[in-house]
Amino acid sequence: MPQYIPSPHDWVREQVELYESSGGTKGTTLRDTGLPVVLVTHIGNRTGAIRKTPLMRVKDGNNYVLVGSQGGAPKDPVWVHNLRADPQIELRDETAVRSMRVREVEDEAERNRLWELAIAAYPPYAEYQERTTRRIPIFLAEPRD
Ligand code: F42
Repeated sequence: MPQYIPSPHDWVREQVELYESSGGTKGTTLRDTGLPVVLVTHIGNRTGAIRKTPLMRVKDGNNYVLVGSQGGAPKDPVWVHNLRADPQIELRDETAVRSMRVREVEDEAERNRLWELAIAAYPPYAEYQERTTRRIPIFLAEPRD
């Protein structure tokens, strides 16, 4: 069983702990926005360790859209590299936990459609894209079972 290495950011690590220890009944929204968050468990591409990353919940039917915005920072978040290297994840949406597989969305039309869903779920994503010259990566997570 690989080791779990928590996020170095206190607020992220604490949200992961509360979300999981409550069985998905607490800590499930982004701070004071009240908007829902999912928890993505994945594997570090260098350490091989378990990593847990909260992301905004963007649904597309039974699938989830994962947006590598990191507040419009100049570089992709590290978890993006982890998902590219190993697309198997576990996704917790409140009390429901599913094994899923992600794929990065490259097709322009599909990306545009999913980007609209992302902005509808969390409007600041649009501002984050304007803040950076990188194209914010988008993954689609689909159920494995
Ligand atoms: N981030 C987003 O990008 N999008 C969102 O929608 C989003 C929503 C959100 C909601 C709630 C919340 O609490 C946080 C939210 N975040 C969102 C922030 C998100 O959870 C991440 O903290 C953020 O995206 C930064 O991700 P990161 O993977 O860059 O994390 C950094 C801080 C981190 O943990 N770095 C580790 C470190 O030690 O510096 C490394 C983690 C790692 O995976 N290491 C790899 C390994 O092998 O283990 C090495 C990989 C490599 O290539 O170097």
